[in-house]
Amino acid sequence: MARPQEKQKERHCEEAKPTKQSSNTGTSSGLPRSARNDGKTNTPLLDRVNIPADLKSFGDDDLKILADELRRETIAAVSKTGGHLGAGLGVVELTVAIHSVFNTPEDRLIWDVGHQCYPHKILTGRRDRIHTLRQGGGLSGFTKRNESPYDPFGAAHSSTSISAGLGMAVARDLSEGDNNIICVIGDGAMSAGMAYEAMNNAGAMKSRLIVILNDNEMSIAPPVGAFAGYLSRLVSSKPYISAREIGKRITEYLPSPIRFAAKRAEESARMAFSYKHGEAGTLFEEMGFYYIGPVDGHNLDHLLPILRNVKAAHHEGPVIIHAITKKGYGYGPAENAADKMHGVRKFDVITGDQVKSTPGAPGYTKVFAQSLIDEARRDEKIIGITAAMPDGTGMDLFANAFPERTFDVGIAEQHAVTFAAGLAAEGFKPFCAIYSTFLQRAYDQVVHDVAIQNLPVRFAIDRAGLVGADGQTHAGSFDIAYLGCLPNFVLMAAADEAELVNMVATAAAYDKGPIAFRYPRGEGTGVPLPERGEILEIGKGRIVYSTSLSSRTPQAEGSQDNREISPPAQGRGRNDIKGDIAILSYGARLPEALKAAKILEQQKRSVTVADARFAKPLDEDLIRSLAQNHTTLITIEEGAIGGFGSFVLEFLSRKNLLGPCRVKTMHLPDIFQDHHTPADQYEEAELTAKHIAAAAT
Ligand SMILES: Cc1ncc(C[n+]2csc(CCOP(=O)(O)OP(=O)(O)O)c2C)c(N)n1
Repeated sequence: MARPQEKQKERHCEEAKPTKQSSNTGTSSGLPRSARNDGKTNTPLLDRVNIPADLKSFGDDDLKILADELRRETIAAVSKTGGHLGAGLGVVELTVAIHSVFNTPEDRLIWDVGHQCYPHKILTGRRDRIHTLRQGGGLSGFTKRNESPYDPFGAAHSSTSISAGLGMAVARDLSEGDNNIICVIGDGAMSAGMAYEAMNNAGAMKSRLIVILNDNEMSIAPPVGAFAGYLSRLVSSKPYISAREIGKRITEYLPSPIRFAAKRAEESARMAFSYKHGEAGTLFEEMGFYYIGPVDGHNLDHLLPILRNVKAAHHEGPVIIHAITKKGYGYGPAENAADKMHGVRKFDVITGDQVKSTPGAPGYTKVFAQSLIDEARRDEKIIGITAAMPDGTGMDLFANAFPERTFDVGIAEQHAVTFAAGLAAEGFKPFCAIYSTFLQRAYDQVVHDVAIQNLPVRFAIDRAGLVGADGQTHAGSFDIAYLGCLPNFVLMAAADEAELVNMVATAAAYDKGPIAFRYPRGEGTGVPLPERGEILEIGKGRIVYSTSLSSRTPQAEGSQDNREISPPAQGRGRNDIKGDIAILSYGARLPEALKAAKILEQQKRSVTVADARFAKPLDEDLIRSLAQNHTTLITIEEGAIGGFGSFVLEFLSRKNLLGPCRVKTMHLPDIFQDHHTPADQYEEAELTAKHIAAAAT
């Protein structure tokens, strides 16, 4: 990618690296003890912990053993459920230290993103349900307010913790409370605008706030950007504060909170802890934070006294503790994996080998990446942009082919969109590949910087619709509604992976304004892929199936019909097609619509199935003819209320077509749906073939 990654090289200097000796677990790069014997966890100390208050009776040495047990428990749990692993392993010691020193839940502990919170869940009364992580009806994979009082703020989208924490700190001050607020934020999450906005605000205030920067020199992929380089230089130019030094200086300068509060002691303490005393401060100090670090985030001998003193000090204003950790720490397979086993399927604890998925149709993400590469070979103006999700969006593949034309901007969706707008303003063809859920963060940029100026930014909206185990926070539910109301936009949804190829080609060719195409998570339907994408006519859908055009004879009631539905009747007098039921699908519910047609035909109903392709502009001729030539028109989409179905209804009402034809809109239910498998979620959402057929009756 275009951004040089100096960080990796710099960060690997010996001084900055957590050393094996500093490990509390004795498992720093090998397999965890459990994996060395029978794979069962032997956890005598952890067995004594139901809630964090139970840790108060533990000595420091016990806490070290507890951390070891907690790590093994986390590995054992995730090996059975899949989920986020590397991030949680990297914060085991931090989790133990925070919960043993502070008094949660009165003291508020906010995990940024929340994907690292499994060890926290185990210590906060949820150990008995940890095997249900991310399963239907089970624990969420993120922090969630209604799951536990120990989760004071829900998360899953990054970089919200400092803002939320500052809000809680101010609420405490206004109500004359005395509790602590602790935010744990990763170096990756620090690349987002929100984190800076919050620091800018917090640094100018007197509210007591503790921020722990969990710096593991990783985002999902290696982090990018100048701030990552800054942290590298900060860490590599100074060794960790040593245990001896902490002890010496704490006794010397911080005998009591009272003295610590005194001005001179505060200055001294600052000198004891701060990385660059007497010189220009760190960026954090310049922004009004009291900086402590860098500290080895896996060493409880270092973490515990620092946290105890920060708690006792009652320091006015925000404090930042810069902890250096290793993602995947203490589990060899994770430490050695390129992605540090960030997100995993079920795996074998001994080997770290993940359960292989059965090879099926190519995934949408890959099809998108490959199509974009093909287009970019023919068009040198095409640019690929990702916001810290190179692997998830397929931009890593694009980067392999076109490193100079690929930009990973960090967890910075807002910037990604306006950056794309700038490129488009200069005649380039930026493809902004962002998950539906994360594009929400960049809404004003989409409106103000792209749509109003009618700039031809291409939005590749991955993970559209329900996404399964990541649940509510990651569902791609709203993009049809939130983009569909914007003038100038063209909106497309791919019914299958071949259509996605066509839509990439269409977006590459379309230069009149912003254009977006959405596609779901996971594998395609297995249809053959075209050699080259067809440029679709803007605002035109297609009839995919019609009983009246099918060569089939109506079947006897109850007979089995195993014949395939006839191939698309594209372009053949599509406005004359008549029948009982018309199903107009927008996006990847099309196969369900076709199955529903089969069910309905068994009930002797004639059915027309159309693929709208476009939600904006609507194919008005198609909709008019479906409404006029059928008794029932059903729209279906993988999106929230207010989307495609609403647009169709608006059109029909505007044109006085809402008369003889009954119209039913099928969309996601008006709730935030919990995690489950995508298939189960769609069942719960009542958007499967049988539900479509039922809607027709
Ligand atoms: C707004 C937003 N964009 C993208 C993501 C996807 N995402 C989840 S975790 C992550 C990396 C976070 O890195 P860091 O904060 O360093 O935590 P680590 O996983 O390294 O512990 C990203 C990009 C997200 N959660 N939120």
